[in-house]
Amino acid sequence: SQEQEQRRRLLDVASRFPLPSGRRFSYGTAGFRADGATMAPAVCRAGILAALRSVKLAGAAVGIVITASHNPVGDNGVKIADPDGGMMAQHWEPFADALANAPDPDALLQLVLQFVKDEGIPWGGQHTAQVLLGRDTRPTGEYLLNAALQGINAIVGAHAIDMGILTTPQLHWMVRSKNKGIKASESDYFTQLIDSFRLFFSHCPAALGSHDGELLTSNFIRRMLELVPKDKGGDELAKKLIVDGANGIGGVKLEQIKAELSGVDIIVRNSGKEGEGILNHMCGADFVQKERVTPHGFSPEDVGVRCASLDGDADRLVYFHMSSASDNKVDLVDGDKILSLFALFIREQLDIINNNGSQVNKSLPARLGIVQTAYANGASTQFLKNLGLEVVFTPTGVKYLHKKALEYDIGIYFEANGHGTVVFLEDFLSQLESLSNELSSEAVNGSAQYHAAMRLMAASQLINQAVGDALSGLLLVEAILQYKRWSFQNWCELYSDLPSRQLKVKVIDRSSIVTTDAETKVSQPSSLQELIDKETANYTHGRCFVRPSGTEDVVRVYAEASTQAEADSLARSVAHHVEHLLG
Ligand code: G16
Repeated sequence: SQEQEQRRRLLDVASRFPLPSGRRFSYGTAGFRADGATMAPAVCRAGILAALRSVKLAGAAVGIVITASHNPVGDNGVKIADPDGGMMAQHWEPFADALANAPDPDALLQLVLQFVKDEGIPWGGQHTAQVLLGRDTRPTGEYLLNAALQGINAIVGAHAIDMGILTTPQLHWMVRSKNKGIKASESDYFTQLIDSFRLFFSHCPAALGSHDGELLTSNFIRRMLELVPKDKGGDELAKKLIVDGANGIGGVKLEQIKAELSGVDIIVRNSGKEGEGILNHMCGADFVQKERVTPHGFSPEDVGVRCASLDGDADRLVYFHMSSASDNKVDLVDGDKILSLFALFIREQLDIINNNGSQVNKSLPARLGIVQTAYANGASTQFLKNLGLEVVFTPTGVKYLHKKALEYDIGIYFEANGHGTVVFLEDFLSQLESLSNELSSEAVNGSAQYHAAMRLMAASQLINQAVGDALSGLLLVEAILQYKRWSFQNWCELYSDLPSRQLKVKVIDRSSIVTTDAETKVSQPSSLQELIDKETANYTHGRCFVRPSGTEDVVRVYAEASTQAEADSLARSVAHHVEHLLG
């Protein structure tokens, strides 16, 4: 019978990928991650899991990406995307853990049988499932993709579709699109980026033949601009942009579309081509954000040019500027500042739509929410709050931020590491669309209100609604900078970051640290928080927290203070306590 066939297949696949004794996997911040050569059992089981998830959701497409993102080239991992393109629902994570750690085929079968019963998943009958797969450029990628395929095929009725070598956000976008009945190939993804980028520009003052910035500048934003230092010359409206592709997949994809992006001249370094360098090694968004130095492949000739850096699977984005030819230090624009730019832009468009005193008396009420984590620089949070914006905090991990952002009409979320996006509620988007339609027919030559609505529409199509996406984020940044006629310097000086330091500490068992209050406080071991508080009290503007990483076997320490030396010293002394207590 089909029931027997199902059992047979599960026992069979589990015996093909046995779990080495003593090996434990844990579903962390972004799925399973470890040395790529050891990942096959976990990846195969993630295949089983993804197929079951699709069966549970009546055959909706689910996604699997084989990647270890910003981690070293030898690592690999697996992330699972839900039908809406977001991360897999968190209440399935304990099952993901249990499945990955099932010690033998029988134990695995029993786990699955119990789980399908508890979750009411159709079993052994007529059902379908589809799983889209993608992988990044890691050498273990193909091998692990094969393990995932075998896991998927172990579920009767499941259909796997290999979408090829992709950025993580591309795969998330494809899953979301497929379930919405929208065309979901890579070329559809590119078309959406290119078309919405063009649409945005066609509603900018320059394209409209108006060089009167004031025309589209609301009172609110005029007040804001007074806070922004005047441009220092530099690269105002410069089209040249150098992108560090981390020797990963993002640079490859950018090369494919850059010729069609008029308005910006993109040069890709660390593009992943043979001989250019190693994935994420001395390059990429994580390296630039943590080390604050230029990535490999940049030279003094690049001083003053606007630069951006992607991570290995192109779901993170930061910007930077080389400050001088004499050292390799950079002025960094991290996720917090990208978030601030997006928030300013969106707030400005809403303001133009709602308060510009236009004859066209139409409004668009919107709840705008900002989501950050404890890693957000304190200066960014203060800046956003000063704008009167609602700022909320979640633990680290896009899965938490994204969910929170969906509570608003427009939710903007970013981690300081450059991982984030803007999500628009469907209801809000249909209101925006009908408003744009009304305005386009009523206004003579298009009112300021109409163009603001169209820019917002274009932004909603440009920015990936499924997950943080470095390519779509980069294009939205470029569009907004050009629209605002802002140089890198204008952007960088929106506010000054408080000096900060991040350290990693190796401990015996990182899970012995338990945190609370969006990771800002340690609840266990209980003495640790007291020690952190005591150290922090010694510094002006001191702030410090520790948390176990969900992607590496370390405890992370973050400290902020009014000088770099103080931030360093606070981080060091707290790291010392962590080592002492848990090392
Ligand atoms: C993943 C998550 C991010 C998180 C990062 C670091 O990023 O998607 O949300 O900020 O890990 O997590 P942790 O501090 O727990 O190691 P990526 O780019 O590696 O997928």
